[in-house]
This record gives sequence, C-alpha cells and structure tokens, in this order.
Amino acid sequence: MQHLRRFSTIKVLTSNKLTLQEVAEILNVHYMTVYRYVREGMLPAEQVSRSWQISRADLKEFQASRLSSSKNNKSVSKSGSGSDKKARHGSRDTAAWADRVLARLIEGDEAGVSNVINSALRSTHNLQSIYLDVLMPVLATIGERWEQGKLDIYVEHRASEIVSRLIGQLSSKFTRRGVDRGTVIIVAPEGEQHSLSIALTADVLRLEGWKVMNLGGNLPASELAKAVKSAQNLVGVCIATAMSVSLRETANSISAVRNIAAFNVKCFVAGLAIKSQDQAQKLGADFWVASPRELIVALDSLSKKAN
Ligand code: B12
Repeated sequence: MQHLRRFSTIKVLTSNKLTLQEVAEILNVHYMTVYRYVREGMLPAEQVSRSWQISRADLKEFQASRLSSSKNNKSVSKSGSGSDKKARHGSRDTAAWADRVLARLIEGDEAGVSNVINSALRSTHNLQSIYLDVLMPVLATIGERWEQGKLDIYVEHRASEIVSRLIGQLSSKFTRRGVDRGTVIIVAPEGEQHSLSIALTADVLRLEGWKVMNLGGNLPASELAKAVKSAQNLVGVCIATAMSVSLRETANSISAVRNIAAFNVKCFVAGLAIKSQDQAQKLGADFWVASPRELIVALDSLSKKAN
C-alpha cells in the first residue's frame, strides 16, 4: 500500500499532465471540488478520451490566484463583514456532503438522500451551495459514471427522478420576500428533456430576488414566444441545452425571442452543449453562461446598469 502511495507521489511530482485525482491530492480537496473548478472554467483542463488532464503550469496559476483571493477574504473577515457562507463555498465541507448524497442516490435511497440534504442544510444554512456545490456536481458525476459504463442506465434514471422530487420538496425554501428585480425565463428547447439543471438554477435565481418563469424542457420556439410576450418586466431569457442535436432548436428559440422581446431583453445560453461565447453568438445569443453562478453575476450586472 505504502509502495503504491509512493509511486503515485512520484508520478504527481514528475508528470506535466495531472488527473483530477492528482490535483485533488495536491490541493488537499475532494476530487469533485476539482471537477467543479474545471467545469466552472476556474481551472483549465483538457478532456483526453474520457478523463480530464490539467497542466502543471495551469495548476500553478490557479494556486497563485487562490492564494491571493484567500488573502482578500481574510481581510474582509477581519473587517467583520466576511461571509461564512462564501468561505464554505466549494470547500471540503460541501464535497463531503456531495459524497454522502452521491452514495445514497446510487443506492436509490430516497429517504437517505433527503436526510443527508436536511443535515447539510442545518449545518451550512446555505441553500444556494446545497444546489450548486452538492446537487449539481453529484448529477454531473452520475452522468460521468454512466458515460464510463460504471452505472446502469436504470440507476441514473432513478437518481434523476429522486433529485426531481427533492427539488419539489426544497423549492418553497427558495424565496426572497419584498424584492422584485424583474423576470427571467429559463427553458430548454423542443426535443431537449434535460430539465433538472434548469429547475435548480430557477430556484437559485428566485433566492436572488428574480421572478423566474421556469418553462422546463422540450418547449417549442412558438410557445416560448408566447411566454415572452406574456412576461412582465422581462430582463433575460436563458436557454439551456445539454445535447448537441438540440443546437438548431436552440437557435430557433433565440430567434423567436428576438422577434417578440424588447431590444433590452438579453438572451443567454447555457448547458453542456455550449462551449464558448463565440458559439453562443453564432446561435444568436448575447451571452454564454458556463454555470448558474455566471448567470447570477451576468443578471446582477444587467440590473446595476439599468439602475
Ligand atoms: C440526467 C440525464 C438524463 C435524464 C434527464 C432528466 C431530467 N429531467 O433532466 C434523462 C434520463 C431523461 C436523459 C435522457 C437522455 N439523455 Co441524458 N443525461 C443526463 C446526465 C446523466 C446528467 C444531466 C444533468 O442534469 N447534469 C447536471 C448538470 C448540472 O451538469 P452539467 O451539464 O455539467 O452542468 C454544468 C454546465 O453545463 C452548466 N449548466 C447546465 N445546465 C444549466 C442550465 C442553466 C440555466 C445554467 C445557467 C447553467 C447550466 O452548469 C453546470 C456547471 O456549474 C447527462 C450526463 C452529463 N455528463 O451531464 C446525460 C446527457 C446530457 N444525456 C445524453 C443523452 C444522449 C441522452 C439521451 C439521448 C439518451 C437516450 N439514448 O435516450 C436522452 C435524450 C432525452 C432528450 N430528448 O432530451 C448525453 C448528451 C450528449 C450530447 N452532448 O449530445 C449526455 C451528455 C450523456 C452522454 N455523454 O451520453 N438524460
């Protein structure tokens, strides 16, 4: 065992390309945290076959940026206005909760998942983090294992259904009274049934004070146009697409929005099938958002500009 550990340490020290697991060892965080850094574009990585590779140079840069941001965080805390919730975001805490949720989900233990989530909520008091740092990475990991043939399709379907019901239970907690920043529509285009990440994002935006019209998956462009017409004080429309075959319908949806919406309504695209701002613009959108947090930031800056 010790021999194996030494071998992996030597490999970590000498190789120029590192795996998620190796980076996790170096940073002393869970590998799902590293995966999230990669997926949220914080840590550049290349996908080779089915695994991610991170260059040592990129890791060094990432470590340097984390060091400077943690110095900044410390100075905020000293001034008394630091947020515990922020400090916990993406930490080993959330990774540990994610591990527990993942294990219960794979077992199909719905009550167990609910118990773990409720304990996590009592412990972190951070709804946003439970959705974005626990449930979303867990779904992505289940997807990865499914793609690698490590999980049966029925297990993945069962997990999706459990998460869907869990969102139903938690959704009512995501309210912020007395704030109305305008309306945001979130939807997936016709043919696209991947709607869990849309539902999670919708709740998180509600907590930020947005009125969210969640239209779910598989919505024809003509129906989206009707929804846009009916919306009061519409600020943005976000179309999420997981499958590349849905890109044409994504473009149709965007053009339907453009035909009906006021000029200042912004169109965002998100999801696994969208990889760059350039691609987003080619589809007719204004902005690509790589994660729900990016959408929150983009909407914040729109409302600041408007005020
Ligand atoms: C769950 C799942 C399903 C469920 C969906 C349940 C539901 N109600 O949503 C079911 C079982 C229905 C399903 C069906 C299918 N699926 Co499926 N599915 C998945 C799986 C495992 C997870 C999707 C998910 O929720 N991920 C969680 C999100 C959070 O992870 P993420 O995408 O990495 O999210 C990051 C960003 O993309 C972004 N983001 C994602 N969504 C959004 C939304 C907003 C608003 C914002 C701001 C950001 C954002 O934020 C995250 C980073 O912080 C993925 C595998 C995977 N790797 O994701 C396959 C996957 C998406 N499915 C796939 C396929 C092919 C299918 C099927 C065709 C399978 C089949 N043969 O029947 C059908 C198609 C159904 C259809 N017509 O849409 C492929 C798509 C390949 C492609 N690129 O074209 C994938 C990638 C799996 C694979 N590699 O084969 N699927």
